[in-house]
Amino acid sequence: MKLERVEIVHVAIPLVTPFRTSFGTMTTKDTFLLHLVTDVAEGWSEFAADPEPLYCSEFVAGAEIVLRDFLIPRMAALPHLTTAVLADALAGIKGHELAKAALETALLDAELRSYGMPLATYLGAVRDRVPAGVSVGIKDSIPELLDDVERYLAEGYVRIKLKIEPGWDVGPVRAVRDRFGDALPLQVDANTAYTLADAEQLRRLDEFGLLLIEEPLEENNLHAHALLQQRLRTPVCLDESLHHARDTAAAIALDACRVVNVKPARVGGYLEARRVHDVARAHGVPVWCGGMLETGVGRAPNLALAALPGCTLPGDTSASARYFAEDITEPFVLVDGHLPVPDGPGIGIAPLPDALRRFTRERRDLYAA
Ligand code: OSB
Ligand code: MG
Repeated sequence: MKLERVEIVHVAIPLVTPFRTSFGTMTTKDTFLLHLVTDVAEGWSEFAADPEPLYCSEFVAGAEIVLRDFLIPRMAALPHLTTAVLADALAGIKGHELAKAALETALLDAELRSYGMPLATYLGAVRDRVPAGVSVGIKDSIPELLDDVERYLAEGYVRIKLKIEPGWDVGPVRAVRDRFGDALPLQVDANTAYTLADAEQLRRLDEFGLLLIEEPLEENNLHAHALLQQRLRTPVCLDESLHHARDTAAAIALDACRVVNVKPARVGGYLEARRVHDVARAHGVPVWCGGMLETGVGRAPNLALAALPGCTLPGDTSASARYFAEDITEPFVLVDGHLPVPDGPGIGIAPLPDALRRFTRERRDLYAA
Protein backbone atom coordinates (compact mmCIF):
# COMPACT_ATOMS: atom_id res chain seq x y z
CA MET A 1 0.00 0.00 0.00
CA LYS A 2 1.04 3.61 -0.54
CA LEU A 3 0.10 6.29 1.95
CA GLU A 4 -1.80 9.13 0.30
CA ARG A 5 -3.33 11.10 3.16
CA VAL A 6 -3.84 11.14 6.91
CA GLU A 7 -6.62 13.40 8.09
CA ILE A 8 -7.34 14.27 11.74
CA VAL A 9 -10.97 14.95 12.62
CA HIS A 10 -11.53 16.52 16.05
CA VAL A 11 -14.96 15.62 17.41
CA ALA A 12 -16.95 16.46 20.55
CA ILE A 13 -19.99 14.39 21.51
CA PRO A 14 -22.02 15.13 24.65
CA LEU A 15 -22.35 12.31 27.20
CA VAL A 16 -25.87 11.39 28.33
CA THR A 17 -24.75 11.83 31.96
CA PRO A 18 -21.50 13.04 33.52
CA PHE A 19 -19.01 10.22 34.19
CA ARG A 20 -17.07 10.65 37.44
CA THR A 21 -13.98 8.66 38.41
CA SER A 22 -11.30 9.14 41.06
CA PHE A 23 -9.36 11.29 38.56
CA GLY A 24 -12.08 13.59 37.27
CA THR A 25 -15.52 14.13 35.71
CA MET A 26 -16.23 13.91 31.99
CA THR A 27 -19.27 15.50 30.35
CA THR A 28 -18.24 15.27 26.68
CA LYS A 29 -16.29 12.78 24.62
CA ASP A 30 -13.76 15.20 23.15
CA THR A 31 -11.14 13.49 20.99
CA PHE A 32 -10.10 12.93 17.37
CA LEU A 33 -10.58 10.34 14.69
CA LEU A 34 -7.88 9.45 12.18
CA HIS A 35 -8.87 8.92 8.57
CA LEU A 36 -6.09 7.23 6.64
CA VAL A 37 -6.19 6.98 2.85
CA THR A 38 -3.96 4.65 0.82
CA ASP A 39 -3.90 3.82 -2.88
CA VAL A 40 -6.02 0.71 -2.26
CA ALA A 41 -8.25 1.33 0.79
CA GLU A 42 -9.17 3.73 3.58
CA GLY A 43 -9.22 3.21 7.34
CA TRP A 44 -10.60 4.85 10.47
CA SER A 45 -9.57 4.89 14.10
CA GLU A 46 -10.25 6.82 17.30
CA PHE A 47 -7.73 8.32 19.72
CA ALA A 48 -8.66 6.97 23.16
CA ALA A 49 -7.40 9.65 25.56
CA ASP A 50 -8.92 12.96 26.62
CA PRO A 51 -8.01 16.66 26.30
CA GLU A 52 -6.29 16.52 29.71
CA PRO A 53 -3.70 13.95 30.86
CA LEU A 54 -5.68 12.69 33.87
CA TYR A 55 -6.07 8.96 33.11
CA CYS A 56 -2.68 8.68 31.40
CA SER A 57 0.12 11.01 30.29
CA GLU A 58 -1.17 11.35 26.72
CA PHE A 59 -3.72 13.98 25.69
CA VAL A 60 -5.49 15.16 22.54
CA ALA A 61 -3.41 18.22 21.58
CA GLY A 62 -0.12 16.47 22.40
CA ALA A 63 -1.02 13.38 20.43
CA GLU A 64 -1.71 15.45 17.32
CA ILE A 65 1.83 16.85 17.44
CA VAL A 66 3.36 13.42 18.12
CA LEU A 67 1.47 11.97 15.15
CA ARG A 68 2.26 14.86 12.81
CA ASP A 69 5.93 15.36 13.66
CA PHE A 70 7.20 11.92 14.75
CA LEU A 71 4.91 8.99 13.93
CA ILE A 72 3.39 9.75 10.53
CA PRO A 73 6.74 10.80 8.95
CA ARG A 74 8.16 7.39 9.96
CA MET A 75 5.11 5.67 8.54
CA ALA A 76 5.29 7.66 5.30
CA ALA A 77 8.98 6.72 4.88
CA LEU A 78 8.21 2.98 4.75
CA PRO A 79 8.79 1.57 1.25
CA HIS A 80 6.07 -1.07 1.76
CA LEU A 81 3.35 0.12 4.10
CA THR A 82 1.91 -2.72 6.19
CA THR A 83 1.03 -3.17 9.85
CA ALA A 84 3.62 -5.96 9.94
CA VAL A 85 6.43 -3.40 9.85
CA LEU A 86 4.75 -0.33 11.38
CA ALA A 87 5.38 -0.97 15.09
CA ASP A 88 9.12 -1.48 14.47
CA ALA A 89 9.26 1.74 12.45
CA LEU A 90 7.65 3.64 15.34
CA ALA A 91 9.61 1.94 18.13
CA GLY A 92 12.32 4.62 18.21
CA ILE A 93 9.74 7.05 19.56
CA LYS A 94 9.40 6.34 23.27
CA GLY A 95 5.97 5.78 24.82
CA HIS A 96 2.93 7.44 23.23
CA GLU A 97 1.14 4.10 23.01
CA LEU A 98 -2.29 5.67 22.53
CA ALA A 99 -1.12 7.80 19.59
CA LYS A 100 0.66 4.78 18.07
CA ALA A 101 -2.47 2.68 18.56
CA ALA A 102 -4.59 5.22 16.69
CA LEU A 103 -2.20 5.20 13.74
CA GLU A 104 -1.79 1.42 13.64
CA THR A 105 -5.54 0.80 13.92
CA ALA A 106 -6.37 3.12 11.01
CA LEU A 107 -3.75 1.32 8.91
CA LEU A 108 -4.98 -2.11 10.04
CA ASP A 109 -8.53 -1.12 9.09
CA ALA A 110 -7.37 -0.07 5.59
CA GLU A 111 -5.19 -3.16 5.18
CA LEU A 112 -7.92 -5.61 6.21
CA ARG A 113 -10.45 -3.83 4.01
CA SER A 114 -8.07 -4.17 1.06
CA TYR A 115 -8.51 -7.93 1.25
CA GLY A 116 -11.98 -8.08 2.77
CA MET A 117 -11.14 -9.59 6.17
CA PRO A 118 -12.93 -8.67 9.42
CA LEU A 119 -10.65 -7.68 12.33
CA ALA A 120 -12.30 -10.39 14.46
CA THR A 121 -11.19 -13.06 11.98
CA TYR A 122 -7.69 -11.59 11.79
CA LEU A 123 -7.29 -11.59 15.58
CA GLY A 124 -8.73 -15.09 16.00
CA ALA A 125 -12.11 -14.38 17.57
CA VAL A 126 -14.13 -17.38 18.72
CA ARG A 127 -17.49 -15.67 19.35
CA ASP A 128 -19.90 -13.66 17.22
CA ARG A 129 -21.34 -11.77 20.20
CA VAL A 130 -19.85 -10.76 23.54
CA PRO A 131 -21.41 -10.20 26.98
CA ALA A 132 -21.55 -6.53 27.97
CA GLY A 133 -20.50 -5.09 31.30
CA VAL A 134 -21.03 -1.49 32.36
CA SER A 135 -18.80 0.90 34.30
CA VAL A 136 -20.77 3.00 36.80
CA GLY A 137 -19.27 6.32 37.87
CA ILE A 138 -19.02 7.79 41.37
CA LYS A 139 -22.34 9.34 42.45
CA ASP A 140 -23.39 11.97 44.97
CA SER A 141 -25.44 9.47 46.98
CA ILE A 142 -26.10 5.75 47.43
CA PRO A 143 -29.78 5.98 46.32
CA GLU A 144 -28.63 7.62 43.09
CA LEU A 145 -26.12 4.79 42.56
CA LEU A 146 -28.72 2.09 43.22
CA ASP A 147 -31.10 3.70 40.72
CA ASP A 148 -28.39 3.68 38.07
CA VAL A 149 -27.40 0.06 38.72
CA GLU A 150 -31.06 -0.98 38.65
CA ARG A 151 -31.53 0.70 35.28
CA TYR A 152 -28.43 -0.94 33.78
CA LEU A 153 -29.52 -4.36 35.01
CA ALA A 154 -32.97 -3.79 33.52
CA GLU A 155 -31.27 -2.95 30.21
CA GLY A 156 -29.55 -6.34 30.36
CA TYR A 157 -25.96 -5.63 31.40
CA VAL A 158 -24.47 -8.83 32.79
CA ARG A 159 -21.74 -7.33 34.98
CA ILE A 160 -21.46 -4.14 37.02
CA LYS A 161 -18.23 -2.23 37.69
CA LEU A 162 -18.29 0.47 40.34
CA LYS A 163 -15.78 3.28 40.29
CA ILE A 164 -14.37 3.73 43.80
CA GLU A 165 -12.14 6.17 45.68
CA PRO A 166 -11.35 6.73 49.37
CA GLY A 167 -14.69 7.57 51.02
CA TRP A 168 -16.69 5.80 48.27
CA ASP A 169 -15.83 2.10 48.49
CA VAL A 170 -17.21 -0.27 51.13
CA GLY A 171 -20.49 1.69 51.52
CA PRO A 172 -21.54 1.61 47.86
CA VAL A 173 -20.36 -1.99 47.39
CA ARG A 174 -22.33 -3.15 50.43
CA ALA A 175 -25.43 -1.24 49.27
CA VAL A 176 -25.27 -2.83 45.79
CA ARG A 177 -24.79 -6.33 47.26
CA ASP A 178 -27.65 -5.81 49.75
CA ARG A 179 -30.01 -4.64 47.03
CA PHE A 180 -29.07 -6.88 44.09
CA GLY A 181 -27.70 -9.99 45.80
CA ASP A 182 -24.50 -12.02 45.93
CA ALA A 183 -24.96 -13.60 42.49
CA LEU A 184 -24.52 -10.29 40.63
CA PRO A 185 -21.11 -10.25 38.89
CA LEU A 186 -19.58 -7.16 40.53
CA GLN A 187 -16.15 -5.52 40.41
CA VAL A 188 -14.55 -2.19 41.37
CA ASP A 189 -12.05 0.21 39.76
CA ALA A 190 -10.00 2.68 41.83
CA ASN A 191 -7.94 4.25 39.00
CA THR A 192 -4.84 4.47 41.26
CA ALA A 193 -6.63 6.29 44.12
CA TYR A 194 -5.21 4.26 47.07
CA THR A 195 -1.85 3.54 48.68
CA LEU A 196 -0.57 0.49 50.53
CA ALA A 197 -1.47 2.31 53.74
CA ASP A 198 -5.11 1.70 52.74
CA ALA A 199 -4.67 -2.09 52.59
CA GLU A 200 -6.89 -2.70 55.64
CA GLN A 201 -9.72 -0.63 54.15
CA LEU A 202 -9.41 -2.49 50.82
CA ARG A 203 -9.41 -5.81 52.70
CA ARG A 204 -12.89 -4.96 53.93
CA LEU A 205 -14.02 -5.44 50.30
CA ASP A 206 -13.04 -9.14 50.52
CA GLU A 207 -16.33 -10.12 52.14
CA PHE A 208 -18.35 -9.03 49.07
CA GLY A 209 -17.06 -11.66 46.64
CA LEU A 210 -15.93 -9.19 43.98
CA LEU A 211 -14.63 -10.48 40.64
CA LEU A 212 -11.65 -8.15 40.96
CA ILE A 213 -10.31 -4.81 42.15
CA GLU A 214 -8.86 -2.79 39.27
CA GLU A 215 -5.72 -0.63 39.57
CA PRO A 216 -6.00 0.17 43.28
CA LEU A 217 -2.49 1.66 43.67
CA GLU A 218 -0.19 3.99 41.79
CA GLU A 219 0.47 3.31 38.12
CA ASN A 220 3.45 1.07 37.29
CA ASN A 221 4.14 0.08 40.90
CA LEU A 222 4.01 -3.69 40.40
CA HIS A 223 5.82 -4.31 43.68
CA ALA A 224 3.16 -2.48 45.70
CA HIS A 225 0.36 -4.28 43.84
CA ALA A 226 2.02 -7.64 44.62
CA LEU A 227 2.27 -6.73 48.32
CA LEU A 228 -1.37 -5.69 48.32
CA GLN A 229 -2.42 -8.92 46.58
CA GLN A 230 -0.76 -10.89 49.41
CA ARG A 231 -3.17 -9.22 51.82
CA LEU A 232 -6.36 -9.51 49.71
CA ARG A 233 -8.53 -12.41 48.66
CA THR A 234 -10.08 -10.23 45.92
CA PRO A 235 -8.04 -10.66 42.72
CA VAL A 236 -6.02 -7.58 41.74
CA CYS A 237 -6.54 -6.53 38.10
CA LEU A 238 -4.21 -4.04 36.41
CA ASP A 239 -5.23 -1.38 33.89
CA GLU A 240 -3.02 1.77 33.94
CA SER A 241 0.10 -0.25 34.89
CA LEU A 242 0.14 -2.53 31.83
CA HIS A 243 1.67 -1.04 28.68
CA HIS A 244 2.70 -4.10 26.67
CA ALA A 245 2.99 -7.89 26.78
CA ARG A 246 6.37 -7.78 28.56
CA ASP A 247 5.18 -5.87 31.61
CA THR A 248 2.03 -8.02 31.64
CA ALA A 249 4.27 -11.10 31.91
CA ALA A 250 6.26 -9.41 34.68
CA ALA A 251 3.11 -8.45 36.60
CA ILE A 252 1.78 -12.01 36.39
CA ALA A 253 5.15 -13.47 37.46
CA LEU A 254 5.20 -11.13 40.48
CA ASP A 255 1.59 -12.02 41.37
CA ALA A 256 0.79 -8.30 41.06
CA CYS A 257 -2.07 -9.11 38.72
CA ARG A 258 -4.49 -12.07 38.72
CA VAL A 259 -6.77 -10.57 36.06
CA VAL A 260 -5.78 -8.47 33.02
CA ASN A 261 -7.68 -5.47 31.67
CA VAL A 262 -6.54 -5.09 28.07
CA LYS A 263 -7.15 -1.78 26.37
CA PRO A 264 -5.72 -1.86 22.86
CA ALA A 265 -4.96 1.87 22.97
CA ARG A 266 -3.03 1.61 26.21
CA VAL A 267 -0.74 -1.10 24.81
CA GLY A 268 -0.07 0.53 21.43
CA GLY A 269 -2.68 -1.21 19.29
CA TYR A 270 -4.53 -4.43 18.51
CA LEU A 271 -1.44 -6.45 17.55
CA GLU A 272 0.16 -5.87 20.97
CA ALA A 273 -3.24 -6.33 22.64
CA ARG A 274 -3.40 -9.78 21.06
CA ARG A 275 0.06 -10.55 22.56
CA VAL A 276 -1.06 -9.30 25.99
CA HIS A 277 -4.05 -11.61 25.70
CA ASP A 278 -1.82 -14.52 24.67
CA VAL A 279 0.59 -14.05 27.60
CA ALA A 280 -2.24 -13.89 30.12
CA ARG A 281 -4.05 -16.86 28.61
CA ALA A 282 -0.87 -18.94 28.66
CA HIS A 283 -0.74 -18.33 32.42
CA GLY A 284 -4.44 -19.07 32.91
CA VAL A 285 -5.06 -15.44 33.85
CA PRO A 286 -8.51 -14.15 32.78
CA VAL A 287 -8.59 -11.20 30.39
CA TRP A 288 -11.32 -8.65 29.68
CA CYS A 289 -11.50 -5.75 27.28
CA GLY A 290 -11.55 -2.33 28.94
CA GLY A 291 -13.00 0.84 27.47
CA MET A 292 -12.36 4.56 27.22
CA LEU A 293 -15.89 5.82 26.52
CA GLU A 294 -15.27 5.17 22.83
CA THR A 295 -17.59 6.21 20.05
CA GLY A 296 -18.61 3.45 17.66
CA VAL A 297 -15.31 3.90 15.80
CA GLY A 298 -13.37 2.72 18.85
CA ARG A 299 -15.99 0.33 20.19
CA ALA A 300 -16.21 -1.80 17.02
CA PRO A 301 -12.60 -3.05 17.12
CA ASN A 302 -12.80 -3.54 20.90
CA LEU A 303 -15.67 -5.97 20.33
CA ALA A 304 -13.44 -8.01 18.01
CA LEU A 305 -10.78 -8.22 20.73
CA ALA A 306 -13.38 -9.10 23.38
CA ALA A 307 -14.32 -12.13 21.25
CA LEU A 308 -10.89 -13.80 21.73
CA PRO A 309 -10.83 -17.08 23.68
CA GLY A 310 -8.94 -15.70 26.69
CA CYS A 311 -11.46 -12.90 27.24
CA THR A 312 -13.43 -14.94 29.75
CA LEU A 313 -14.85 -12.01 31.75
CA PRO A 314 -17.35 -9.45 30.40
CA GLY A 315 -15.69 -6.23 29.22
CA ASP A 316 -16.51 -2.54 29.56
CA THR A 317 -17.91 -2.97 26.07
CA SER A 318 -21.27 -1.34 26.62
CA ALA A 319 -23.86 -0.14 24.12
CA SER A 320 -23.61 3.25 22.42
CA ALA A 321 -26.59 4.47 24.48
CA ARG A 322 -24.59 4.00 27.72
CA TYR A 323 -22.71 7.19 26.82
CA PHE A 324 -24.31 8.83 23.77
CA ALA A 325 -27.82 9.88 22.78
CA GLU A 326 -26.47 9.75 19.24
CA ASP A 327 -23.29 7.91 18.24
CA ILE A 328 -21.06 8.90 15.35
CA THR A 329 -21.60 5.47 13.73
CA GLU A 330 -24.55 3.12 13.52
CA PRO A 331 -25.24 2.55 17.22
CA PHE A 332 -24.29 -0.62 19.07
CA VAL A 333 -27.45 -1.96 20.70
CA LEU A 334 -27.62 -4.46 23.54
CA VAL A 335 -29.43 -7.72 22.71
CA ASP A 336 -29.95 -10.05 25.64
CA GLY A 337 -27.00 -8.45 27.46
CA HIS A 338 -24.67 -8.94 24.49
CA LEU A 339 -23.24 -6.89 21.63
CA PRO A 340 -22.61 -8.29 18.16
CA VAL A 341 -18.99 -8.62 17.02
CA PRO A 342 -18.72 -6.66 13.75
CA ASP A 343 -18.34 -8.99 10.78
CA GLY A 344 -17.62 -6.53 7.97
CA PRO A 345 -14.11 -5.99 6.55
CA GLY A 346 -11.61 -4.18 8.76
CA ILE A 347 -13.09 -2.72 11.93
CA GLY A 348 -16.47 -3.27 10.29
CA ILE A 349 -17.80 0.23 10.78
CA ALA A 350 -17.21 3.83 9.65
CA PRO A 351 -18.54 7.21 10.79
CA LEU A 352 -21.91 8.23 9.38
CA PRO A 353 -21.17 11.28 7.20
CA ASP A 354 -24.03 13.38 8.56
CA ALA A 355 -23.32 12.63 12.25
CA LEU A 356 -19.60 13.14 11.64
CA ARG A 357 -20.24 16.56 10.11
CA ARG A 358 -22.37 17.67 13.07
CA PHE A 359 -19.93 16.45 15.74
CA THR A 360 -16.80 17.74 13.98
CA ARG A 361 -15.00 20.75 15.42
CA GLU A 362 -11.96 20.82 13.13
CA ARG A 363 -10.37 18.72 10.42
CA ARG A 364 -6.82 18.99 9.14
CA ASP A 365 -4.49 16.99 6.97
CA LEU A 366 -1.55 15.70 9.01
CA TYR A 367 -0.04 14.26 5.85
CA ALA A 368 -0.69 14.49 2.13
CA ALA A 369 1.51 12.77 -0.48
O1 OSB B 1 -10.25 2.96 34.15
O2 OSB B 1 -11.37 1.67 32.93
C1 OSB B 1 -11.04 2.81 33.23
C2 OSB B 1 -13.14 5.33 31.31
C3 OSB B 1 -12.19 6.27 30.99
C4 OSB B 1 -10.90 6.10 31.42
C5 OSB B 1 -10.56 4.99 32.19
C6 OSB B 1 -11.52 4.03 32.50
C7 OSB B 1 -12.84 4.23 32.08
C8 OSB B 1 -13.93 3.32 32.43
C9 OSB B 1 -15.13 3.26 31.53
O3 OSB B 1 -13.96 2.67 33.45
C10 OSB B 1 -14.93 2.31 30.43
C11 OSB B 1 -15.99 2.39 29.36
O4 OSB B 1 -17.15 2.15 29.65
O5 OSB B 1 -15.66 2.70 28.19
MG1 MG C 1 -9.68 1.06 34.79
